[in-house]
Amino acid sequence: MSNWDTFLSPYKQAVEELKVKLKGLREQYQRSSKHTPIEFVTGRVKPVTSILEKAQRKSIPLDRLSRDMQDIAGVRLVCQFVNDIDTIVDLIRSRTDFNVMEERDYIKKKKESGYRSYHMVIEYPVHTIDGKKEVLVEVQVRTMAMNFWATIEHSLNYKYSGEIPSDIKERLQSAAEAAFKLDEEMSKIKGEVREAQQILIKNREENHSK
Ligand code: 0O2
Repeated sequence: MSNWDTFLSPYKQAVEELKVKLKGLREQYQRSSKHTPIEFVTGRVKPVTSILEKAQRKSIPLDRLSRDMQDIAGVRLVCQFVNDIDTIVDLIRSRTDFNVMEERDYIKKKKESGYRSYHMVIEYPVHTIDGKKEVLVEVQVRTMAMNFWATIEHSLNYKYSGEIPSDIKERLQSAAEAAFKLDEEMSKIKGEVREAQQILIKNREENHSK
């Protein structure tokens, strides 16, 4: 690749635009005092070293990166409850400013590592000075518990260069189940949690108006 900055520029733009749009949705929910299915939004463009490592691992020729590597651009939506994931997925499917190309449900079918998340690959149009360019963006939707697990596992993978010792792997698998149980338990007491959140919001509003 002769110029990575030029190649990655539309991906950077796509991530920035999507973060603004998705954070905007969160704000709309908050303003309406409804429960927001989006707790926070993050985004990143894959570093060049990670692109090269993945291209080599998956035998992707560099001239096919834009079609065959779907997560060069990534945005992540993190929510409180498992059923918020369905709400977010429906919201994304209903958008007319991009197309959903693929969906991978790693919640119904978790990965061998224990990883859970809902992945969607979208085709997002970026308007550049040379015209419209469609880029693929991977959207990951997960709960805070799934995110906690994935963040820790990701850093261990980095520490052990992808070769996590088998005892730690097993402990991570059982930690993933514990995180999932926590999600199930929180869903069960959701009514109580939401009521508490409404009281907090109301108190905050009253204090502000004083
Ligand atoms: P980063 O730092 O987030 O960019 P593969 O990349 O081989 O796992 P595939 O089919 O290319 O698989 O894409 P998939 O399954 O959608 O996964 C891509 C991304 O999902 C990963 O990107 C991670 O962000 C996340 N992911 C998938 N599996 C796991 C897992 O077992 N543990 C954790 N912590 N995250 C996972 P990158 O490039 O690995 O990392």
